[in-house]
Amino acid sequence: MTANPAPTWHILGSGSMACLWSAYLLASGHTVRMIRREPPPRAEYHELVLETAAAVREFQLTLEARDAGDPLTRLLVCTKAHEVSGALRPLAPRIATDACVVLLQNGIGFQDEAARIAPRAQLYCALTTEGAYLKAPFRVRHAGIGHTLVGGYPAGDLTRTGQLATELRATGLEIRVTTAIDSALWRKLAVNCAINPLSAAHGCSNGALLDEPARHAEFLALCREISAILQGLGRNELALEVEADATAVARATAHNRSSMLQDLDAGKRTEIEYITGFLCRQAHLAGIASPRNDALYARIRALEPA
Ligand code: KPL
Repeated sequence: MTANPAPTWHILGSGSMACLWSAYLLASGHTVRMIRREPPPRAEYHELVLETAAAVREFQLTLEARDAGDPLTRLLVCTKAHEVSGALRPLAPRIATDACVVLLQNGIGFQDEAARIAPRAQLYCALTTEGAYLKAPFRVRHAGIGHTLVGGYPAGDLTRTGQLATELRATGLEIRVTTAIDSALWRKLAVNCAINPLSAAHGCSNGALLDEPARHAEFLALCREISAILQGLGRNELALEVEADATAVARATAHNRSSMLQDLDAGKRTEIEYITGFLCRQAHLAGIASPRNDALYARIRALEPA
């Protein structure tokens, strides 16, 4: 990574996380260009509004076509998990050698696809607990202050990850670094497997998985199955913590509707393939029974738009 004080960040996606990071990077003096699937005729601008508890700030965001031509040196991928490969592939010729490509999604499976598409880039995964939602297109509300964990993928080079973290910390957002992103991804996967499909199947908030006795019993049985799968896959330490982790997250996000439920409500495809789907495939390959997860996977696929 060069010592450019404010390099250009390209942002892939236009949802709440894409707008949140664009706004914070712009506020910290970076040039930001949002890459659009529908190519604008030439680079154009869009007003971007960031609402926080303290202020409402406006920025000029540059929109850019996928084939704009300039090399990409820093790319933050904020699409849904199932969109990562399709969004990255057309950009592959523009991704510079040693570019930082940061993947900010739920789930596992697309990271290896991204590594194949951009083999010369430095790939990172980021897991965030920042809470944000779009009040309207390009108007984002930063609703909950959290932190973002960043690690090199597949293995962490601490020096380079540290440089990236320092650059991202200029935004004022809390950035933490890990050399073990794989464990963090699996921990988040286990929590998402316990909360997302069940809340989506019941159409309920995360907290409602704990409140109502029948749903809570289902939640606990699901946690036990996820735990048994993780144990069968040799992830013993994580296996022991599934129920406590998922319960703590469901409690902390009690009023949230999970991203999977929000996707279904919006008539969109969900990330089930890279959450429960990934876990079930690993279980099947290892010969581990996963009937509850299999059933939830089938249920969510049936609820998705054709
Ligand atoms: O990550 C989430 C999601 O909805 O995708 C949780 C942690 C379950 C919060 O809603």
